[in-house]
Amino acid sequence: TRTVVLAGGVGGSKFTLGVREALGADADTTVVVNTGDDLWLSGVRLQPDVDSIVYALAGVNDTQRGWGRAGDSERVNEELQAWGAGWPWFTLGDLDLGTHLARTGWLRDGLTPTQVIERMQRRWPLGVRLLPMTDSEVDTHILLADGSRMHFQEWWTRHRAALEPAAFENPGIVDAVPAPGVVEAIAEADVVLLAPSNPVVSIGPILAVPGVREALQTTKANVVGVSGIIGGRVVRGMADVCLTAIGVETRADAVAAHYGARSAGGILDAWLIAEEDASLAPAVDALGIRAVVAPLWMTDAAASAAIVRAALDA
Ligand code: GDP
Ligand code: FO1
Ligand code: CA
Repeated sequence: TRTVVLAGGVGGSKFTLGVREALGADADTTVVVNTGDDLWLSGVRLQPDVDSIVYALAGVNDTQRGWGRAGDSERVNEELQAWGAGWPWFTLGDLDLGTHLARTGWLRDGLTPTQVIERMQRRWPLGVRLLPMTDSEVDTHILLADGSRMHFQEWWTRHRAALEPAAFENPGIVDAVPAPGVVEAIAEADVVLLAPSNPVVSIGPILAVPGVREALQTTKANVVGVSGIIGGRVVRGMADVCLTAIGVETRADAVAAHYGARSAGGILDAWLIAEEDASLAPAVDALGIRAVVAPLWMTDAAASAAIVRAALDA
């Protein structure tokens, strides 16, 4: 089975662990990851969602915090803070900085982000093929009600999404192209899975890369999404603030409506909703999207794998 997964960071990596567990590390699996979270800080390029997936699949991630390396230290970060460099609210771990330095060096040598990520997978075979959504820099900016704007990471980590966003923007994305292999993988897939990642700032940027939405609409594969909303609540993080800002209620059926049925110009054939949301199944079906009720808690790789199997059955 040729499988394509669209994924963000923490939710994306938990789901991808399940995909690898369910299909095996030798399966033909391509993971297209959001790069809308990326940023330049202290002269290095960060790709938080890429690194979340790489670290998780390599088994070196910090599962408590949800970002960075397990057992990392912060010596360099303390020195950066003493210089007043970087952001005082944003921690660059020592081991994590090794990744950022390697990546930035390779980018300066002329490698594309796709090639950099490929090189990362030489050190750590991940059991999936990891591709960025695009090689262009399309970092997310938050437009606030007062007309000011800031980088997504400042809004998310410094303000904890407490400032009301008027809009999410990815400057330059209309001119971006999908990374090599992304459209081809979707076109040739047997199934496309949307991880239960943040619909606005993780899946949203992937769909906004010109050509990706069209590829999803025209592929012969079934496109199956998994709800990140369980019982009307985001399991983790601040996706509810993002959804509210774009006028979508924090409910599994509302997110399904936001993605839309493929038969009606959207991107979904089927949508997995949690047992807690079983009563929403008719509303999802009414959209022209097949609702499948399943346990959606990704407590470990086995639980995530069970979700993946339910998605494949759909
Ligand atoms: P980020 O990039 O690190 O913010 O992570 P993602 O965008 O990939 O995923 C974040 C989303 O994952 C959250 O908004 C949650 O709704 C969802 N999520 C986290 N844990 C679970 C889980 O156990 N089950 C489900 N269904 N969704 C989850
Ligand atoms: N999130 C935080 O809340 N505080 C941090 O200091 C922080 C540092 C950090 C460093 C590297 C990295 O790849 C991710 C990091 N994150 C941090 C997570 C990140 O800001 C967001 O959670 C994601 O981008 C949202 O998907
Ligand atoms: Ca993210």
